[in-house]
Amino acid sequence: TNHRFSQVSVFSVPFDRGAARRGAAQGPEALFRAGLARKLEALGVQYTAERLAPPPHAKGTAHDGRLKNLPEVIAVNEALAARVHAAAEAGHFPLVLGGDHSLAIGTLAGLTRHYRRMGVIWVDAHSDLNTPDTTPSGNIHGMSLAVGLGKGDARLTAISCDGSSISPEHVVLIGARSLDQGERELIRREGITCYTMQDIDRLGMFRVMEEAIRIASSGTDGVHLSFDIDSVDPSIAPGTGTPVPGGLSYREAHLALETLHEAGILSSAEFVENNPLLDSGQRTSRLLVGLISSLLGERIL
Ligand code: HAR
Ligand code: MN
Ligand code: MN
Ligand code: MN
Repeated sequence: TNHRFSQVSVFSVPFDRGAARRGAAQGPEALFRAGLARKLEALGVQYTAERLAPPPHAKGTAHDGRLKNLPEVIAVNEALAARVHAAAEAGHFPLVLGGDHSLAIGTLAGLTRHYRRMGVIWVDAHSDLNTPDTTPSGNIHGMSLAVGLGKGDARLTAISCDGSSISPEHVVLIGARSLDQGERELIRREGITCYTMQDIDRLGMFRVMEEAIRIASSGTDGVHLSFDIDSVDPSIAPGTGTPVPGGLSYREAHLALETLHEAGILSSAEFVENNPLLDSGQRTSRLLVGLISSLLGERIL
């Protein structure tokens, strides 16, 4: 996906306590069962694969309903940040497989320890811009982009302590169709670019991607793709915890990743919220293997 990386470092993260529903922890192994390794080999991608240990279950800690499972979320993201930073440092392309979207906290923290100015392309039905003050659920996967921007609970923003936070002008949301009021206000206040499903309907995915690539890559030294599978329409990606109707079509999703491959701007990526317990057979996992292949250079002709 980018010529300057000698290899891909795949990190499987079996973690779902940032979400309300269990099952995304089994997402990474479902991708390997659906043929991810074979696909990477067929594409000639040089890669290493590592599975992070699930964090120990924190017992006896006071439960905070606005930050559910906070100790586990901190533990897994600290470990992930260290691994992602080491991979970036070695000149590799980190590819994180989740797991729920709270993992973006650790991915972004690791990346901002290495890159000084990060662009972020966030493909999601949601914007994950809640803070403990605005969250309707207390689920931390709905807060991870806010944390990446330095907003929210100090114990989460501290994970990127020795790194910089990300500037809103280099963040692009794509596929949004379920935003909370506090998130809408934050998007407007911070000037974050948001291509909603309505924008994609009107402009077409190719135009949207051209704009997103320009915004995320101009004046930055690294660009991360955070891809939440609930961006895709639930009729073709049913295996996810918070499905929202009216999502990306099969071709829109592939085109987004094909365009990113061709642009060669990305320095890392993550694919999250794949929940095999909610899938119909291997439908969503197979779709994801195809999407990852498009990102890594599979072509039609
Ligand atoms: N915005 C809602 C909340 O904060 C729902 C978040 C849904 N979860 C995700 N994130 N899959 O993209 O709880
Ligand atoms: Mn998300
Ligand atoms: Mn570094
Ligand atoms: Mn989502």
